[in-house]
Amino acid sequence: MSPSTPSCALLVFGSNRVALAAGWQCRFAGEAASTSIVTRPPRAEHGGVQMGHFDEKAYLSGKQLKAGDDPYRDHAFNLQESDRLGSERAIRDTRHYRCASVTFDHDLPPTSVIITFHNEARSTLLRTIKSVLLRSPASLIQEIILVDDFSTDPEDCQLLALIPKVRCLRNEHREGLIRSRVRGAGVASASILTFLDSHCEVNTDWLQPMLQRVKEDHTRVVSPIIDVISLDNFAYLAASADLRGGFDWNLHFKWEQIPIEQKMARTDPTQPIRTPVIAGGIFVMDKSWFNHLGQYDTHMDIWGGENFELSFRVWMCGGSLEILPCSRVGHVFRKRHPYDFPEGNALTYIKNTRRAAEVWMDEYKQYYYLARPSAQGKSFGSISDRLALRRKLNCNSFRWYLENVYPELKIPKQEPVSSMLKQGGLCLESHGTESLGLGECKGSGAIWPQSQKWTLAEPLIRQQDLCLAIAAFSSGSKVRMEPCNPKDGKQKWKPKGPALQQLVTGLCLDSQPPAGPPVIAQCRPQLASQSWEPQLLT
Ligand code: LR7
Ligand code: MN
Repeated sequence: MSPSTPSCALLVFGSNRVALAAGWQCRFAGEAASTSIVTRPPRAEHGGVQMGHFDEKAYLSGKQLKAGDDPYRDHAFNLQESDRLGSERAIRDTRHYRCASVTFDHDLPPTSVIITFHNEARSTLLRTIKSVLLRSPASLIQEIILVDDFSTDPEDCQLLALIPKVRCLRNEHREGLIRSRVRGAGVASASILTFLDSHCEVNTDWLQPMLQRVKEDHTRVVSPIIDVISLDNFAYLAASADLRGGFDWNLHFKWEQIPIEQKMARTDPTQPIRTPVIAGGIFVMDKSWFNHLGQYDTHMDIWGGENFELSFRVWMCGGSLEILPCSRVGHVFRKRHPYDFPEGNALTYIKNTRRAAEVWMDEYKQYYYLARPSAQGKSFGSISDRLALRRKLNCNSFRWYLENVYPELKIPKQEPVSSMLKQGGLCLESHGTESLGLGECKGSGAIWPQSQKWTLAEPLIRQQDLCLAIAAFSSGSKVRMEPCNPKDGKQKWKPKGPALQQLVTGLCLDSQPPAGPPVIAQCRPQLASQSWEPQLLT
């Protein structure tokens, strides 16, 4: 990812935290198209909403920040600010002005809105629900299904069910958002499903563009442009209309610019934008299509990866994914997860993305493992039911997806292969994290010790996250292991006959007989001490 590419990678590993990567601000930079019209108070717009026996005041005051408490502690956003806002605040209409004149069928189908949550703040959850009721034509909202994913207080959900059209399901165990959504979809009575996160605010006429597209073709899965609600002051900020969903081989979601040719061809700013993947939380999908395609992979836990699995499946099995610029929904983007992961954040993400890669990425999964070496060997459960689903649906290959949907995803240049680097009967091996030497070859068949297993991914020679590097740019310099950095000249190598040549110095890896420690010396590939016979692993 180049530094200038707008992106919104959602998580950073190692810290057990989710973070918006640097550059996420680009999402709303340069957004000049939207008007500055402020939506009138929604009540006036739609004549108010029936709240039934729901007592809003009691609901909100039942849980409030205590004086002196950190307002960010429980939800990773400023709760004090959210509580202060009220449930019906006006927000800016961030659409392109031409969206206001787009027309829709009079007989659009109604939808079931599904919102899963785990310990969501009452004020954000209520604002999500009320924005849906206030900014959607009443006839299009069949129901709002809340799935309480075993939050601490069952009343967070139960009390909301007093609002007409709102239903509440509560999980008896923590299930995670994937199984919770499947449960919600299972009881939905409308023919179209609309998924929302529990801290959103939908904008003017957000729903009609999405229902229209799905009504015209039930295999389309559509999402809005996702505006940003500031986690600090809850300002509603317009996101750029020139972005789509993409990813890197490590299966990190990112926002990226629409390819330039497509951008040039867009004469009408209200047109849909094809997207290789969706962010995951906010989308509309025909219910029978959702069921036909196998809902979700319910062996995925808590959070993460399900958006790739769904996106690959939709495209590869006959559907399409779109972002509709005339539909806008605000979402509170956070820098960390405010909830716990029973199995740990990193392991859960790896399990979920491994399942997506193993089922859908065919031979390209090797690039996922190359980008995320720590995923190797981690358990991910059985995928036989998902492989059977893929066969039954007769889906296209991942190669087809790359060629037809995401040709911009660059395939790493060199096919990476793992091998031994053998010299006579000895093998190049790493000692601890830094030094190197030659040792007796310890492998047999496909089983080799990690210390003797090398991946030749030009220009790097790597072992997990460490790479072969010279200590200095001069003859006789020692060779050691350093954290991989493909831009570091000290780490660049290429094969030269049986020898391995250091690209910057032009010198070759030499074991200084007998048996190291290895240095770089003038290339003489005919020397036994410079001959590294790669022995491939199967
Ligand atoms: O155990 C859990 N159970 C839940 O019900 C954990 C979470 N949840 C709920 C949670 O309360 C929220 O409503 O699931 C929803 C998503 O969780 P967030 O808000 O913590 O996730 P996110 O906004 O960081 O994550 C994005 O990626 C996720 C990957 O699994 C999901 O697909 C989210 O729905 C998705 N959110 C969006 O796409 C909104 C736009 C953000 C972007 C980009
Ligand atoms: Mn969210």
